[in-house]
Amino acid sequence: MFRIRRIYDDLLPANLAAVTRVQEILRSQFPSLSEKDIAKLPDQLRNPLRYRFRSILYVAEGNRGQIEGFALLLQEPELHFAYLEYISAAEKMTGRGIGGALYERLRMEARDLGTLGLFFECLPDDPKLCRDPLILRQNRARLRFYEKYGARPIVGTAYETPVKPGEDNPPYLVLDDLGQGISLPRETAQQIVRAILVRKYSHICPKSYIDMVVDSFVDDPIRLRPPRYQPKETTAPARKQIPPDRQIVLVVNDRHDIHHVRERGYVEAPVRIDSILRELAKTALFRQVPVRRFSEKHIRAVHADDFVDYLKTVCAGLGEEEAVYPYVFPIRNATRPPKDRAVRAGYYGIDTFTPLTRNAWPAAKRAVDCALTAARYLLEGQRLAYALVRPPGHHAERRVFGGFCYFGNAAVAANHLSAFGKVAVLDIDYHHGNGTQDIFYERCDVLTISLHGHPRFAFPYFSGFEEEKGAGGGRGCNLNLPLPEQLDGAGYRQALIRALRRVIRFRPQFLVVPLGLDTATGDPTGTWSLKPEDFTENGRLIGRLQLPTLIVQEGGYDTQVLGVNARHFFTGLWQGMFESRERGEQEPTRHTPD
Ligand code: Q9C
Ligand code: ZN
Repeated sequence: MFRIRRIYDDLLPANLAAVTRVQEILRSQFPSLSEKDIAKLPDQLRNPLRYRFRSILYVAEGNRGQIEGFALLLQEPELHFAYLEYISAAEKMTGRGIGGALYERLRMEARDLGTLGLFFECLPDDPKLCRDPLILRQNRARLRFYEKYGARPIVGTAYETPVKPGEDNPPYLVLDDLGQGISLPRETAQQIVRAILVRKYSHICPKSYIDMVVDSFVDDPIRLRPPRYQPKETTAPARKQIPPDRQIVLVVNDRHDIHHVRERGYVEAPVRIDSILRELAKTALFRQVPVRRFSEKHIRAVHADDFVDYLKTVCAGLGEEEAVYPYVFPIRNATRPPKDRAVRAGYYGIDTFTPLTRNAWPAAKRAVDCALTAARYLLEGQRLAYALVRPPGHHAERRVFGGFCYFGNAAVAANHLSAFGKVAVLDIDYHHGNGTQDIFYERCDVLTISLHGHPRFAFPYFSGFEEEKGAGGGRGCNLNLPLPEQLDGAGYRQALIRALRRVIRFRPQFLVVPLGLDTATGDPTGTWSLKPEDFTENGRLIGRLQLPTLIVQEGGYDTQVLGVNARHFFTGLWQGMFESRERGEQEPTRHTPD
């Protein structure tokens, strides 16, 4: 089996390997291509604005990541057409449906991009133009294949005039209108043909040839050849279903419910997960995957050993019904940790409501595994992954638990990703992400941003102020946006846009979003009034960054609306990431990491 995956750049190891392999295939299957043209492929992907055409690369990938075929689609953003430059199975990989799967994906892409149609060259199936009977047979098979999609040669033009006089086998220009039933005016067709010829042939043919071919487009609208292989015209509309690489990978903590604090008012309850899952199931956006196990090393990379050891031993030593709550806080003498385990809770805890229990450890460990599993999918080229976890994590500092949190799920994942490129963490929980801030405070390879209720009235009360900007090498890489007690969606959006501008300026390779839905109207821990539509819009704005994005669940406690708001957020996020903007609307300025 193989899967079709879009390659956005050559920055991830998995993508670099794919691009390199595509270059190898180009070299072997298209011997007339110059080394210079092959070498510029990575730059075409990274810096689309440098070229008149935007390059879109798809690969067919086998189980072990081996490339079995690829296609390179060019999008012309001004004339609104797509041009299929290459589609090829790797050596000895033909006849396995790879070409068909790639082609269907390209049609979908071309349609999503709002193009008039997909143009490409195809060798002729007319014996007058192709003398070799063997090649003629191949050409016929190819044109028959494309005809199934309604793609047929444009007729009544001089396009098939050989560039070198007398040459055999000159290609047709084929048009697939993607089932849209568009009839193409002569003038538009002429502009498109000129753009194609200039790109393809300007190095081997004179301007007079291009002018001659362009002028030969006289029919208005242009005409396609009547179907030759199908009994009647069967125009397959571009398939409308979400392909796997555009799905949001969903990793749910399958052991979250062992962590159930029955204390009155403890709103961080198992039902939160059910509320969210029930609503996500109404969309087709998600693909749930199993949780992978990771070693404790990942946790110890961001949390102090003594802190991790303490949680582990205390939790393991408690009975099923027991709980340890911090009750004294030895803040005046941090060098003398109290001996007694229960007393020591106040040495590592920041509040009096987050308990240590027997199951807190295994549940929290599993939540970290979920965040890491989701992060791994980003490293494998997935664009969106969601760790739906509890307990939450963003209040857990390097050596502190509290605020319902034990380990910094998002921080562990962000740290893991940071080995592969810069990471921006954008915390949109109602409460300050003090844990993530603390963990990365002296680092500038991970930017931490938090939008939250001002600490003068909101938990955690002692951090989240504007003047906390990072320290040492991390100075300038922490941004707090404390916000007023009363805030609606529009007010929130203003701050979010500021945060997004900071992210863009940072040019990260990954985005991690600790997602709190406690910003919603009626949340028992918050004071704001965001509505479902606000979550859609916030998601859309974040998606438009078009960065590989890991979302990690944090707060949100009104289980009546929790799921609805999650569904709205992810719908917007998906649209922002994958839906092309209205024509005329500006592409975002793309910054590629150095
Ligand atoms: N019974 C997160 O959203 N509020 N934590 C005080 C006291 C605590 C929020 C409740 C808010 C903690 C992950
Ligand atoms: Zn919160």
